[in-house]
Amino acid sequence: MKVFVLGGDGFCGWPTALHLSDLGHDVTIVDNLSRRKIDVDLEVESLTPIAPIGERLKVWKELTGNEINFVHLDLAEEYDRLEVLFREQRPDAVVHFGEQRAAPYSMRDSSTKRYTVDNNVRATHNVLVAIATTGLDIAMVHLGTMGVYGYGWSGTAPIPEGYLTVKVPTPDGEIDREILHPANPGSVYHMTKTLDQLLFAFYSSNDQVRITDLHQGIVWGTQTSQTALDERLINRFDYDGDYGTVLNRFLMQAAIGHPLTVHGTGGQTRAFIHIRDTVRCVQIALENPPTRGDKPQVFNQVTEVYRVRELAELISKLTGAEIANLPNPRREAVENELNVSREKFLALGLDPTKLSEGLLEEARDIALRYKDRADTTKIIARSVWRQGMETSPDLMKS
Ligand code: NAD
Ligand code: USQ
Repeated sequence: MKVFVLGGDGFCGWPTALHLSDLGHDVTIVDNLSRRKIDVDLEVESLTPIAPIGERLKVWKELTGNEINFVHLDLAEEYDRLEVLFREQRPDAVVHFGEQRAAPYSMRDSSTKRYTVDNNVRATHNVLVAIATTGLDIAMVHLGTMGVYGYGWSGTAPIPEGYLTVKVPTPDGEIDREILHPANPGSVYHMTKTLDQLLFAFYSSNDQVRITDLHQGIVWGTQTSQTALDERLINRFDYDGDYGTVLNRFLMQAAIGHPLTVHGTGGQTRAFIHIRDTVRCVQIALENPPTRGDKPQVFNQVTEVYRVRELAELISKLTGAEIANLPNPRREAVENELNVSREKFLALGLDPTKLSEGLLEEARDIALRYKDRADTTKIIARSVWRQGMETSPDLMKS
């Protein structure tokens, strides 16, 4: 299959591109390298030393004989080039990772809020317009988020895979209707993913674009079997207050002897998935596209559910790290329950990687190996959801 991996230089996109190439697919990465530029602006680097994209691709070819093409293109800004690329290359499928993905970054200030909306909505819309305009039957797999559902809207009821059946009162009695689960985003970033859903609904209905939206939980870990082949293929490991996600941050913090930065009581319950399962899920989604004319197909891409404080306690037990309860910079429920339906991937053969299966140690080893690259001034999350939330204990001053 000819597959374009949009955002294929990023944390999820890079290992996915290698996984698909390893399976024999003809892979092209399309990326504007904006994620690397944001690191420069934030004066922070991935804990792992990531090679330039040209070197990554050269090493992959040397080791496997497989060629991955690279196109430097801004999905949000360069529509005409994107359309020409589709017409000339005629991909069978695109996997769309190419968005600004950090909630704290999206809430930093007016410019990052506007950038996140402009970049993400325009990128997704441009991809859809290019598919519809060329008339090519390109199946689109998009990386969405569990955060579109929000946390707590339906209490403890299981979160369905995308759609909810509701009873609509009419003068002749109630009728059943299937609707998209109500959107309840908790950040500007998450809001862009809810807007993406409306774009998908429209283009699948109007232009019969075949779309799969993967509502993914928080990804943890770093390596897949392909990225582990050579240090120059290593995946990125974000640990900073904007881009680092909670479990990887805790593992890194434990490795350098920093207290684990639990926001508030740590009662927030979230869904998780290991990067090895991310790449498998994308493969499964590509192999099982919807039929032309179907509504967008939604899969919940999660394997486990944990409370933040449970993760902190687990890592503290494993490593002896202290736990610090910091004022929460976000506007989110102090405690929430989370019950997620995830039958579709299991039915299609996903064998989930569990936190208990030794991969915590693997991620911890990576964090230990590169701990000297850590800039401890970048650990505390400083992006606040509302003015006046900055009040902080001593740790916030580090
Ligand atoms: P990332 O920031 O590491 O990668 C995104 C890539 O897209 C980067 O290489 C960036 O340069 C590129 N990009 C961004 N805007 C672009 C544009 N306009 N044109 C071309 N390229 C562009 O993020 P990630 O962690 O790999 O996440 C990938 C996708 O998966 C995102 O859409 C994110 O919302 C989703 N997701 C991630 C997680 C997670 O925990 N990392 C969880 C759920 C969903
Ligand atoms: N948290 C802490 N301490 C930290 C970091 C985070 O307690 O040091 C808490 C946060 O307050 C939040 C939870 O952990 O309650 C998750 O935060 P996160 O930064 O790990 O994840 P989030 O902001 O939700 O975003 C990440 C990815 C995003 C993806 C999302 C999936 O960056 O791209 O969409 O996970 S989900 O959470 O399911 O919406």
